[in-house]
Amino acid sequence: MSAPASSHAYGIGLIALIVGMSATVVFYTSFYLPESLARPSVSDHILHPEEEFFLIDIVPGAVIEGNENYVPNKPEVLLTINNNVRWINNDDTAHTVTPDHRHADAYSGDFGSSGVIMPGEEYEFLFTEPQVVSYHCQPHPWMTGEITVGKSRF
Ligand SMILES: [Cu+2]
Repeated sequence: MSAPASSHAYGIGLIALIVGMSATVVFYTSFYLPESLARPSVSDHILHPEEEFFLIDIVPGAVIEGNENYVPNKPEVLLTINNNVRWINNDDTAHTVTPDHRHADAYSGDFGSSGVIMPGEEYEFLFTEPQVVSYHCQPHPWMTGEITVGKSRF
């Protein structure tokens, strides 16, 4: 009676193999592929620039129309040098960093603070490709700024 037992085991083994292969294919097409397509490979020097961050100050009194607000207001940062940008709210009013038009970085995704940046809080964004982004403060649309991300010259 060893023949039926081994053919039974063979059948189970075959089914397990098919299930395993199907699972692999499903995983590859549903999870691995979209993930690898969505996240381009980015140079390590861009992911970890020389400077920990580039600071843009939302200065005290920024809420008042006519005052300085985002300082520096139209800086250029360079990939691999200071492309990780941090906005800090030093005003006593909540502000936002909101792109004028919906804007995304291929690696980091949508640009813009989610909700408001409370006084003393920060918003940080890693730019990984050359781009120019105009932004404003949603509650105070007279507050505007622009950031240019350029390629390092080196
Ligand atoms: Cu504001």
